[in-house]
Amino acid sequence: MSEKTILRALKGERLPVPPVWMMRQAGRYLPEYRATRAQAGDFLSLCYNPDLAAEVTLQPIRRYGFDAAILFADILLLPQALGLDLWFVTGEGPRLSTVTTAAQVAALKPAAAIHDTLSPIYETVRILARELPRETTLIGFAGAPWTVATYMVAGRGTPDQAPAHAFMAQDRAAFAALIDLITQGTIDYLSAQIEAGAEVVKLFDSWAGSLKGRDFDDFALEPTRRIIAALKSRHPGIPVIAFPREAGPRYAGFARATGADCVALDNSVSADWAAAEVQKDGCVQGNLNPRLLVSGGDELVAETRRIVQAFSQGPHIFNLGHGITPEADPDNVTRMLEAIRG
Ligand code: 1CP
Repeated sequence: MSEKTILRALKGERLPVPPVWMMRQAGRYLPEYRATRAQAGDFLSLCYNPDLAAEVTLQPIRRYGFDAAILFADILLLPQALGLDLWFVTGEGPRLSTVTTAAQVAALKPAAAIHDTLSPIYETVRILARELPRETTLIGFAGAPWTVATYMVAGRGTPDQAPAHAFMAQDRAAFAALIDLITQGTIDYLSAQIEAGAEVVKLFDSWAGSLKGRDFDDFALEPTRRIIAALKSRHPGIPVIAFPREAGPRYAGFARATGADCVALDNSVSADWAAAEVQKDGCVQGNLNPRLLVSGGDELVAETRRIVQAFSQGPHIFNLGHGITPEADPDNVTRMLEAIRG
């Protein structure tokens, strides 16, 4: 049995057909996901139920035969494990109790305490490591510290991350202490996922685009570098995918600066630019606009082929530029796969 395609691409191999998976591939666009979530009762109960979380992780693999499965969980479980309240408001999104002062940062739980809350997630990983088809790669994940901090400071998703920027401006040392705690917790969380059977881990820095200059260096690049260095020292050879979403020109050099094996690209960067400036340092992942899985048609097929072609001279994992949306048509995913695999 030859090595899994995703692991080969992550080592820098150029493959004739790129391996493929999709961000949010287990999600509300699939009727079988909606049924299992209803069975669980709510989103958080689904995350913390290892049998049902493993089931929804497997659903898109059964339906489409993606080359990777991503653990079903959420980046906001770590703040909960650090002591914040977390709940989801139907139709609106996540809500958390907030951290806006040095004293509140100091009152959070230590990183070592996270396993008390997160151990069901490791059980989900163990089930998946047993049940996935042998050719499918299991990806674990966490939020990158900046993105996680934006939710902890604001208590919810924000369009411009203004509350986190305000905390940073008002007390940079306290904000840096929060980033340090999340960084340590993320190392322990991802390490436990790897011990349970994750073969690759991904860091989602969904809001990296709002950090500029020195702030990008201190709060996107440096925490990512520290997490990757610690994981690779504990688990030699573990591949890491970094997703500094909307980093724009800062995508160039990001893999070299952080030690990431692969950089995931959002759909605001052109595939031709990224092939020249980012792929020269190793594997890239991306970057179809998820909107095309709603609209479909010839544009979906043409754009999918264009991305495959643009990245065909180097290592590439096909993916979306961001998560698939609930309005996407499941048949459009099949059309996308046919355009990739022929
Ligand atoms: O109603 C539902 O069923 C919940 C929708 C949902 C899902 C399917 C949420 C709530 N989280 C998830 C799962 C999830 N989240 C995964 C599972 C694996 C997969 O990809 O299939 C992953 C990797 C995430 C990561 C995540 N959660 C990110 C980073 C990636 C991204 O999309 O930018 C972020 C920012 C979150 C927070 C979050 N969780 C859920 C929502 C709606 C949000 C965004 C909130 C906001 O900013 O307003």
